[in-house]
Amino acid sequence: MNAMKVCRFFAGDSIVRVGVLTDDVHIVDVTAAGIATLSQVLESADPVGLLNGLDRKGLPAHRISDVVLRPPIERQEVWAAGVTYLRSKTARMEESDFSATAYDRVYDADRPEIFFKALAEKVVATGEGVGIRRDAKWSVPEPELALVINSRGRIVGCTIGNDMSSRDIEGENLLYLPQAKVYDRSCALGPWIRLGMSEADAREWTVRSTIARGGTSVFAGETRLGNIKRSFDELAGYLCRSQSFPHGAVLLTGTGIVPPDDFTLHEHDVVEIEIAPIGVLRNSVVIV
Ligand code: DO4
Ligand code: MG
Repeated sequence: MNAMKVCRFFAGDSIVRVGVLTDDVHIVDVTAAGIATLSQVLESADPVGLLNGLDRKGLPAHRISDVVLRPPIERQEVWAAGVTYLRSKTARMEESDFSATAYDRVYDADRPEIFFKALAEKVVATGEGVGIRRDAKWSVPEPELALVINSRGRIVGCTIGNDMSSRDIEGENLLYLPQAKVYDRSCALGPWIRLGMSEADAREWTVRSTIARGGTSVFAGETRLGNIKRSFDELAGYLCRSQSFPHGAVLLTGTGIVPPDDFTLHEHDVVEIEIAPIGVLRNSVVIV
């Protein structure tokens, strides 16, 4: 198998286990085969080969519906690229007269916008609540492909990310970006990491997002990852310039799905982000 999905999960006790998905229904627990952390896999010279080489007979298997998935991240810092899609640039130019030229310029500049998003321990998993700030009036999800980068700066896999954002705070003044982007439960990742993807393959993939309120759909949007203006290597290369990540990093690649300007998230809304070759990241909204 060239592509493989790996996750972290609880199976009835407090031990975080590492699992390999064998199909859409089952997870094999590879902790018992000596793979106690995802980092062991991500740091290996050949992550897919390492997992393919395990003798899985005799290892515990679980139905995905019987386990509790944890975020597929351990000690990595989470960073995010911005204004990588034309759609993101135009949305942000409309949101703020004050900062419009900054978005316009960064879209065309050699150097991308890259900002710090979250520490690993602050990331939420699929099934957990994502946050909207109680002092924000205009909150949206940002559905994004997330690149998983090891300590050598190599992109070894990808997952789905939600870069939750307070658009009124960001739009008021660019210097408020960290407050618009970084707060409790502002980043969701998961449900698992897909190893062994190529950028050429991923650029053919579609990101789909829906938001449901009281069981009714209130927003649906989609974009192709091929619409990202910059290459994945370019984004990862800028992140790793003059900066080392001893535990690796996760880099969100920007959003190309923007709900209409009169839309804001409410408490209890359910946000789903699907990238079919990876999976579905699903979170309900809580006020923080
Ligand atoms: O500059 C604002 C943030 C942009 C962003 O997060 C995105 O385009 O996804
Ligand atoms: Mg974003």
